Amino acid sequence: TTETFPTWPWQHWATERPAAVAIHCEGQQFSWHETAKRVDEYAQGLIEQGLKRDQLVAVVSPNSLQAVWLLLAVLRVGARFVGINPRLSQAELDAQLAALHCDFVWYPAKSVLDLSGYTRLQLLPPDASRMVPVTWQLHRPATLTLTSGSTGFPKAVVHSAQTHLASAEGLLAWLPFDAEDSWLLSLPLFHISGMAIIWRWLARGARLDVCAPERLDAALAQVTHASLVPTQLQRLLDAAETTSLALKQVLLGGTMIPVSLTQQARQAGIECWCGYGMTEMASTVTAKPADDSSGVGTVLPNRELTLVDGEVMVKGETLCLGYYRQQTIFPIAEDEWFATRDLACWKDGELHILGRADNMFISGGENIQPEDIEKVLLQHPDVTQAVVLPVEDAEFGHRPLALIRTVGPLDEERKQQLRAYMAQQVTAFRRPVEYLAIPAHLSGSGIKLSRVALKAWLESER
Ligand code: 4YB
Repeated sequence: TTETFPTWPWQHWATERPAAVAIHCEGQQFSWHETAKRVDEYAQGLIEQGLKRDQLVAVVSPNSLQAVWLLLAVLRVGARFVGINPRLSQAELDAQLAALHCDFVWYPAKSVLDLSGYTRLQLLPPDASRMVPVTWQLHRPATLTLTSGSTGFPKAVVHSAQTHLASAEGLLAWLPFDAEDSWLLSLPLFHISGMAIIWRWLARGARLDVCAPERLDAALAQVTHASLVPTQLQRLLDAAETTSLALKQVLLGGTMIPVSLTQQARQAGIECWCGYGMTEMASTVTAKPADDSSGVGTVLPNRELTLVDGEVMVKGETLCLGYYRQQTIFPIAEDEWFATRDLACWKDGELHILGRADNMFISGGENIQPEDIEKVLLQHPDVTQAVVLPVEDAEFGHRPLALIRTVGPLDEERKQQLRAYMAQQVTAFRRPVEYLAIPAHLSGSGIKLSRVALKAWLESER
């Protein structure tokens, strides 16, 4: 499937459909011809600043047009791109950049971070026009994507154009996305869900819409496709007049997707797809059009999936080249199967995710899977986010505590209602012993809540 590109995808589309719009960003438009020309110019500009093939460029920025140009230009040079969350603390950022041994960084002019210890690249046209002396190579390491997992310190997952395109092609074999369509860059480039949007756009030669994160709601009105995490879709449905949206498909993923959410979206005229995926597999692995079941569908083309003792194991053409550590790419597994730590089962022909093995704890001799309890909490109309964590208990060893976000304030009356609701829904040992509001500063990068950070906060509070 991925041998269809004999050259850089933007070059391919510049030849095939030079005048078609490739990028749309807040009133500005670029055709494929202009896009290919700019990428070549910026790439030459980067070479003049000393960037060489196989070097690593960290882009510490929210989504922007510049970040997209940088990604494409870095690839064009044969160098490697790593996106970094600009909302990391200075200490986290320093630790990340040091661990990655980045050769260059780029950040927006208005960045408040101190990156003075690093060599800053500029996005500039070249002094003189020359050919960039690197050819298109599908298997060359192209991007690093950080993924935190459950242990805290992120792993840097290496993908090539080949693994990204295999991921894109497999998803698009099922999810209709044509050259006339536009996919909004609605999730961060530093997360695999944002990076995957780029490769679907390149695979189809469609249109990419780019906007600043704070203007997402307005931008959603002008596109046919978007990728969202459930809380983003919830916000959209609560806030926007959805009847005027041109949205054809919304791809959901990253965390448990409440059935009530996709039903509400359908009533508002938005068709959803449910996906299950991970950074190591270049995003989506299983998918389906949303229906009345909480499953995540079946395995997409170019991937393989099997359950071993209830744990999801994956491999295939979309599997990453490995993890990047000590300036070396370490293969992910001996036998090519990646053990996800996700627990799942097959029911009625589709995969159901039960939760992460690392999250499970024992209470009075009973296994508790926090996600089971979270699922029930999220079915309550007032609960928009829920994370259940174990707290130590003299009698039971551990008991569940719920950190939640609610539509109104979490006062005593609402807690009382929740206790009554949970008493009807789950057995006694699964009922949270306490309900606390998720502190605003721990809402994460907008992708998902960090259990590690929430746990640390909880321990500091108690
Ligand atoms: C899930 C889960 C699910 C992941 N139920 N747990 O393009 C996409 O596929 C996309 C579209 C919209 C939003 C997100 C995406 C993603 O890529 C998500 C990929 C992702 O979250 N990668 S990750 O490395 O950050 O985390 C992977 C883990 O996330 C998995 O191992 C699961 O534990 C969890 N997860 N989808 C329940 N539908």
